[in-house]
Amino acid sequence: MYGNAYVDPENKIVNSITANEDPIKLAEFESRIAAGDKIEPMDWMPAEYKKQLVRMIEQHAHSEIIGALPEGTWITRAPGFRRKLALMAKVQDEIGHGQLLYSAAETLGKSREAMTNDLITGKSKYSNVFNYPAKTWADSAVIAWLIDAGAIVNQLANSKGSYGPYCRALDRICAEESFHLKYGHDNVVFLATGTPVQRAMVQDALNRWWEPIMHFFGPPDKESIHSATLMRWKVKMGSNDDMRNMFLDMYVPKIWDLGLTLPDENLHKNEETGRWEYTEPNWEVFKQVINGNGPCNKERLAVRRKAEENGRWVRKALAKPSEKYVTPLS
Ligand code: BYC
Repeated sequence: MYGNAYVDPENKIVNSITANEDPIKLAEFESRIAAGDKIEPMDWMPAEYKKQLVRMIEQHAHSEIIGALPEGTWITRAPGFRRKLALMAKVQDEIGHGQLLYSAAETLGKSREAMTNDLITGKSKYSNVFNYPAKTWADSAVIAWLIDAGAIVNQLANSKGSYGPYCRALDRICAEESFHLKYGHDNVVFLATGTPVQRAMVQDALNRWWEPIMHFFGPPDKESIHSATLMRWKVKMGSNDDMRNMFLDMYVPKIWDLGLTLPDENLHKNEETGRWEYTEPNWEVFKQVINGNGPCNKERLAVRRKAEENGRWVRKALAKPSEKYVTPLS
């Protein structure tokens, strides 16, 4: 199904990260992975497998929570009651996905408090795409269609991966995301086939979101740090470039069918290789954004920190229901 971008023929990478592991247990673990078994929380696993899973699942959970914010700003301004209801349901779903993923990460021993703390102090990453503003209603349509589409490409593949709790969470998430995608597509089609002003608005949103969407799948394979390990142990089931290519294959024709354009004159499918060719997005911008310097990073974390502060009394009350609490509303 996927390309072969990630191979470690002399086992150099895996030998260096598993040097301290019991070789017999490691061999058993790898033969289970090769056989397509699911690894469960109480099973033996190499320390690096656990560490990589915590990093990736936690980042994914944070992305769902922070990802609810740009679209969330449109709930009060959505055009019409039906769209407002649909957007509200979508945002609630995204928060629910965060909860599922935090639970999956907790099975590996990191507490939810520690994960939240790492998010609000800026130690943990979350997806680059959620550090941009949703300036118009068309931005929320593009997010719901194309970012959810990108997420499904990635998550559907990885739901066939090796770690049971993550795969089961992804199964559930993909089912819900496929509704989001339909909702987003409907919104984009409505605007693209609407008045000249609506059409210009959705074209403008697409122009602004295209580079972040290309970044969404991660750095090019040759620069990816973790892919070799994650693909060997079937946490990632396709490389970053494979996933990006699959997304382009599925969605560029649909975008062009609507008469919309993409801000890359070099974008085309090479029919001989079956791969899409494009101008490399600016990876320096990507690095800046994922390291805290995007247009909205500070604002997003400030909102999350405020929510954490406002909810402190609820957590205390749940832990010690008999005590009296001063709430922000009392
Ligand atoms: N954004 O070695 P690489 C949603 C980092 S939410 C930020 O290739 P890997 C939705 C990477 O972490 C769904 N950082 O990494 C929600 C690493 O840094 P560290 C979001 C990125 O892990 C609400 C460094 O770059 N999806 O759909 O092999 C509303 C080197 O990269 C990004 C997921 O979270 C990025 N885009 O591959 C609407 C999927 N890309 O950790 C929608 C789960 C890379 O060493 N995650 N970095 O400091 C994955 O599949 C993989 O982690 C990635 C990256 C493909 C993203």
